[in-house]
Amino acid sequence: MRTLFATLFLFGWTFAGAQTSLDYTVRVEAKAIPSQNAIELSWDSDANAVTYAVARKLVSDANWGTPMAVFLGESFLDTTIQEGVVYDYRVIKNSNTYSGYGYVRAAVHAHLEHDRGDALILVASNILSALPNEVATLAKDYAGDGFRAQVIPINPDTTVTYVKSLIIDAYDALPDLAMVFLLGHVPVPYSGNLAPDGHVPDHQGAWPADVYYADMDGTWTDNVVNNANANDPRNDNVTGDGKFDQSSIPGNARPELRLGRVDMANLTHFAADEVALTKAYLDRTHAYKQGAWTLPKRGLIDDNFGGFGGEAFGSNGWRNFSPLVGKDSIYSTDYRSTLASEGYLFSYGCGGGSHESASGIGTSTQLAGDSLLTGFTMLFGSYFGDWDRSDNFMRSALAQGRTMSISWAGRPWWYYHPMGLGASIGDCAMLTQGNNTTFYSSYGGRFVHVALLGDPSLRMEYVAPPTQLALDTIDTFDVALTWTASSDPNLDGYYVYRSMNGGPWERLTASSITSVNYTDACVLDSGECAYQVTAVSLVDGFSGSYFNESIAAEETISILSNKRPKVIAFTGEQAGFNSDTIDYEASTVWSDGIVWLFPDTSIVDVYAFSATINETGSTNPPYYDGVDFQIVTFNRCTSDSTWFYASAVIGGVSETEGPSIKVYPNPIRVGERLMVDIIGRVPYALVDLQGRRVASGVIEQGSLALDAIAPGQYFLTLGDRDGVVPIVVLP
Ligand SMILES: [Ca+2]
Ligand SMILES: [Ca+2]
Ligand SMILES: [Ca+2]
Ligand SMILES: [Ca+2]
Repeated sequence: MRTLFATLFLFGWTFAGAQTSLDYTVRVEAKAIPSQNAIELSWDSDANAVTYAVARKLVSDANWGTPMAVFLGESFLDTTIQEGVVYDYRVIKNSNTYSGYGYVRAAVHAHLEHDRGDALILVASNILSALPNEVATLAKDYAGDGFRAQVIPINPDTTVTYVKSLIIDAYDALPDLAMVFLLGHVPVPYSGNLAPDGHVPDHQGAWPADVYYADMDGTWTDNVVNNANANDPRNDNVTGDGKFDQSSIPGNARPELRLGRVDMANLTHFAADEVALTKAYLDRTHAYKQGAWTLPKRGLIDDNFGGFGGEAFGSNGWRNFSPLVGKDSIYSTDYRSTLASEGYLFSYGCGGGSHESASGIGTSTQLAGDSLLTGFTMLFGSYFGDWDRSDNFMRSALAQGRTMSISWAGRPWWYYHPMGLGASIGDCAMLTQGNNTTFYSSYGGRFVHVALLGDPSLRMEYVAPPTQLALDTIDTFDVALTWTASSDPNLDGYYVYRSMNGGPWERLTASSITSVNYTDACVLDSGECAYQVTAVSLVDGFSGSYFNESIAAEETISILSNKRPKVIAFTGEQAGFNSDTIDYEASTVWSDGIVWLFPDTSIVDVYAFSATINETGSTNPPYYDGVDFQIVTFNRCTSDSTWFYASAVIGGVSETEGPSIKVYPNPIRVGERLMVDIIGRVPYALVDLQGRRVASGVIEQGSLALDAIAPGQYFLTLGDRDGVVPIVVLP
């Protein structure tokens, strides 16, 4: 591997054909064509190209399989897609002397999952105590983005193994830990005996390895490497020093979590201190997530290395930016002088480096005075990929201007293309860290130094959110939501979500609604009821199309009581000794009415009544010899039916009991299980209103699947019991 010197010609490096980094790239973009249910890929032409090979895979697949097409051309129409399904495409260019690579993640009308899982925000305690409001805002933005986020303070003087144990504990305890954000100088793991910038032996040894915190299954050891030849003692790695041995990610060779870090400690060239730089970062990323500012969708490349024998570091700009901003919106120009006055959402710069500089780009001292108009950047050169050092060049770039994330992109190649379809920068970091052969990695695939500096939740673009969400209970059973409209000019509408008692978010709106209010009818269960409203906009860009959702407005309301109707008391007493009359009475809660259903089909619809005993025992209540009957209570939202039992004896005493059987939920939705409070195996039959038997069998363990039952009204009979339970199946 070559060392990354700036002035290559001094050392006699020459490359046949003098290819540029663009030669090793296919600038691919994708267009959604919903009218043809198709995705059209197109790319830049290269006069030296002999063939282009187009391959496709599902995002979850590791392998590409046989290419869909191999030909010489500049576009490809894929008419074999399914709407909503997300695909990765690869286009490999072959010429007689070199190959180029291009990738795009594309779909027609992709829907993103609102529930993004659990997230930990590990905050250095000095930052948390200085910026409690900013950290609270950060956590709120995470929640609004669909994460269940926890803020955990970390003492910067604790050990990396302790911090890792906190993450492992959360990974084991939480349902879906997906992301970790390290904010501040949280202890920095070091690992390996590597020099990905080629500077051996002076820069070979342990490098900062935050991926240690993102790997949940590998074994990290500290008993093999013994190398103290590096110039900086930070890079020395000997046995038992707390720096790990692994140069590549152990275990399954990939991280399980999306992880990024923002660490503004020890940037001495800046006038502002660590807290002020961190505050500025949190303020600008919060405003970006709220849609309060953006930058022109274009990419800048400042490539001071060129083709570099095929390593083509600059291709990380050309290749990645094409599906994000379009192949024709990427410009080769000077990094600092351009970005000082012109905005580029994405940028790439590389050149021979030192800890505080990259040739042709600038120095840490210069960056400390800059305010560059770029959001997501990559920089590459010697030394500064080892970022945990005072005045490091990458951290200096992150600390200024509009910059929100940075990666050391060249060894290995990075993959940002999923951002074009709504993925987070953390998704891209996790993909790159675990990548070896799925996407062409060049040198350094799966090395432990691969790291994201920045908030890992950041996405390429945000819809302006709705604001001032307000909740009110109306008409006893309903929750009314109102909000202030999003200011987004491309708004399609809103989605409304609900979560009960911290459970998963359930989307209540099947498609987006355009009104600024919504009524959640029939909120029956008690507890903490949270609502989120997101603004939705269909992004139709250079990676096909997807529905982009804003950070949500969120409010919570306490539902104090369960509003399901039920019988709370029932009596059936003989009017007096030897009386032939029985007085029935039931009282209910949350009920608008009552129906008594007797086995002979007689019906009573009042709460209290008296009936004369019919000694023949067959036509009217109460029955001489005892009877099972039901009381159905209902409100406008739902009903409840409960079995009771009563008997009376002329010349004896009355007795009542109940409930004897409970069947719920009722109404029930297709696919739900009907719960029957009954012990043992009991035969059942379900008949429709015409008396046709639609299902029968044996109820096991008190529940019955109704998957195959069409919506409608039915009657359930149980064993040899008299009577039936009306069941309503909803779609
Ligand atoms: Ca040393
Ligand atoms: Ca060690
Ligand atoms: Ca792993
Ligand atoms: Ca330059």
